Amino acid sequence: MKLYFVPRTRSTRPRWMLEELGVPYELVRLDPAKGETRTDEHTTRHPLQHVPVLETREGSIFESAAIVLHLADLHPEKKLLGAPGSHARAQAYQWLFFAMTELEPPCIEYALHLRAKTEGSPEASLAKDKFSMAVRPLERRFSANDYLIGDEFSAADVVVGAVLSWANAMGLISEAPNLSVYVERIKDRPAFKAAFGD
Ligand SMILES: N[C@@H](CCC(=O)N[C@@H](CS)C(=O)NCC(=O)O)C(=O)O
Repeated sequence: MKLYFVPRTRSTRPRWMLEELGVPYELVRLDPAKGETRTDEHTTRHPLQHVPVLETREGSIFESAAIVLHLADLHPEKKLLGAPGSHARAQAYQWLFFAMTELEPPCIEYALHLRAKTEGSPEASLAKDKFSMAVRPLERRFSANDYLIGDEFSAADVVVGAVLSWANAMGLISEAPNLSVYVERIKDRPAFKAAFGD
């Protein structure tokens, strides 16, 4: 199994998952600055020339959240995802879609403002407000629970946790005390450290 990877990108999500699973994998580092994500070979793996891509014996797939779910499915014995049809599985779908459609877009928007040094603009404040609204259910969840689903770490924590740790690095969760504790909890995991270590 190969993971096409660029440090400090969304490819840390499947890498974190692989580390949590503790299964062997080959990490293929690509350097966008050298054009390595824009080769014909990589374009056949990912039509938008992005990472991550996971390559298995059966073929390759892209989209970080889909890869995380698939990895959990490949290793049911590790119990990082509920059984198909279970409520735990439904909750995992809920939080993964929530991370990708509600949490991540305002983060991306705010990150672009930071890069353009327009973080004081009304548009940047709007992105911040959208993010603050979206994290409310999570702030409530973590007032009584350590993880997203039940009492155990799961695949949902990988995707939601990765988005929240990014938001935290941009100063977006400073007013959400339970989220801050959650982010510290997940950053303390050896698998997180391995995935985000470079
Ligand atoms: N929705 C996709 C987004 C993938 C994406 O935008 N990846 C970025 C890095 S975070 C990328 O590969 N950008 C092009 C590059 O680095 O050359 C996912 O979650 O996998």
